[in-house]
Amino acid sequence: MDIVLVTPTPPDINAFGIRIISSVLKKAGFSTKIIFLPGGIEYLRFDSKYIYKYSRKTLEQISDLCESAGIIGFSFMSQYYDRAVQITKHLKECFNIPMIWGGIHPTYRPEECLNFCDAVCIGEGENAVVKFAQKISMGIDYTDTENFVFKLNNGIRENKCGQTIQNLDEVPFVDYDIENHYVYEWRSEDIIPIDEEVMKGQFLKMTYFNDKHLPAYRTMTSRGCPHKCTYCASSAMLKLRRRSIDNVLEELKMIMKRFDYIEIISFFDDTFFAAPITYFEEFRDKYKREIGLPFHAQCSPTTISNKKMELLVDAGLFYTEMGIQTGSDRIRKMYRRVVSDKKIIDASVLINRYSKNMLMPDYHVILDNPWETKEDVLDTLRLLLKLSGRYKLQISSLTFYPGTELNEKAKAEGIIKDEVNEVYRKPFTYPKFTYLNYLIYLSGFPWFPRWILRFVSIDLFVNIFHRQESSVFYRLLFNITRKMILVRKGITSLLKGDFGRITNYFKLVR
Ligand code: B12
Repeated sequence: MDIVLVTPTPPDINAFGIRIISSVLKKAGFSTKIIFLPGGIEYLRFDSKYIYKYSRKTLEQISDLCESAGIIGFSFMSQYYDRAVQITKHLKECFNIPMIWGGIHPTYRPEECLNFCDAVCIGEGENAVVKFAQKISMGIDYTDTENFVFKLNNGIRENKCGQTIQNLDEVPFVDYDIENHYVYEWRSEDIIPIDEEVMKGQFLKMTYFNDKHLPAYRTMTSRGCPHKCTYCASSAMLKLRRRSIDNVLEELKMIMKRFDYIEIISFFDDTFFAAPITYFEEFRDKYKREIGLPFHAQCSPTTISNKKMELLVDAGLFYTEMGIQTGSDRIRKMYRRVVSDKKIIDASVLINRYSKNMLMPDYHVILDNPWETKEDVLDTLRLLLKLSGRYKLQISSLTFYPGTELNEKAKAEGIIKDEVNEVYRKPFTYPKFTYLNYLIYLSGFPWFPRWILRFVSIDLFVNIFHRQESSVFYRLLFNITRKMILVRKGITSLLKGDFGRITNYFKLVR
């Protein structure tokens, strides 16, 4: 029996979840097809809603690929809800076979999802999906399958969840067979088969030293996170577990043999730095010897240490990101990120210590928290101005993802009234157009003089210019600044002869 797996993804198609589901199904004797539908927030215009519609032609090409399917599976995050609904509705018109949804969004909103699909897989799906597929192929009742929720004539049936996987080394590697893998090419709106040449273009292009954009392979060495942040959907569900280093390296060697043009590894663990020093000692020795590629990984102010940095930089760490989120103590408590300003500043000092061997780090901040006062936002700006070294910022507008504590709180207080429009479709990378948000945005440009930002963030100016709500003026300023930055980047790339960066940009923006 053929099982077709469909996944809307951000621009790259690493999509660990669906590739692992495909691997376990193949191991159990089923044949699978994967349809990747890349296209992330890069398509967004300022303050537009994140509604993306596939053309009739694309939908028909997807249904053509599902002709031989016995089951169709979907995997997606909340941002891709509309796309999953649109495709599933179309497929339902064509076929009468079980359509199952899994992944982070369906896990937290099974009942809503059952308005469109036949079954929802909650949490880790490796064991559950195999049992489900076996029952379907044997023609026996499948509505008792663990981890699955069904909509039956007499109501919803929610089965209990089986144990989460304790030994991650038992999970087969992600499916990179390519054969029977398809990808959406958004310019032509065609679904094309992935061959070696197409695959080459699908890997994430990451900046390495000298501004070169090189193909990167993403993977995860763990599941779960030591932090339990109230805005994060992964914290609620996952206990931290780690793969053995040998298992991780075996995967990387398999990938490097298969795709010998990979030049960067990106560890996309929630918090890679959470592992103990002994893990990194072993990692450094083996990674250097057996892989030797430069790599990226995320840290946090409470998990970083000089020893870890020393080991990881020696192993090849060339770029890190760190969640700062806010400079307000009060809001940190609300986010359950118990850390002091000092600890965050010390972390930036540590990262800066290795700046000779590394790219400029990215720090993450969250804006637009409805419970924040002007003073809280000012605290964030002032903290950013105290950090050591040069850095860039990744700014998110606080989004109340399903399953998070803040989602519950926002609903209870009437802050979210329409979850589909206010959460799933929220353009989270565009904060409100306010005075303080604009200053925070500017602080993410290392070349922008800090003294100007310090001067314009004195109480007098903030009291005169800052309003809680967006204004047309700051919207214009944000827009003009963004355009200027783009032009600056374009000119720098031209001067360096890096035409790839420019064509990549035009590939992403229509
Ligand atoms: C890797 C990752 C990414 C990667 C790639 C994601 C991808 N789909 O390819 C990148 C960096 C691109 C990414 C981006 C974003 N991410 Co992200 N990301 C993660 C992360 C750290 C791991 C996800 C993962 O692959 N886990 C490992 C796999 C094995 O687990 P899994 O996907 O859950 O799959 C398992 C089960 O869900 C199930 N399953 C999954 N699919 C299916 C399908 C079927 C049919 C079945 C039966 C079962 C099943 O079985 C799988 C194996 O057990 C999670 C946090 C986390 N720990 O979950 C956040 C997370 C998924 N991301 C999140 C978000 C919000 C984003 C962004 C939208 C925004 C942001 N600020 O980061 C951006 C998107 C940007 C864009 N351009 O559009 C949120 C999603 C919340 C939500 N409700 O949607 C999460 C949970 C983190 C958080 N902040 O809460 N992300």
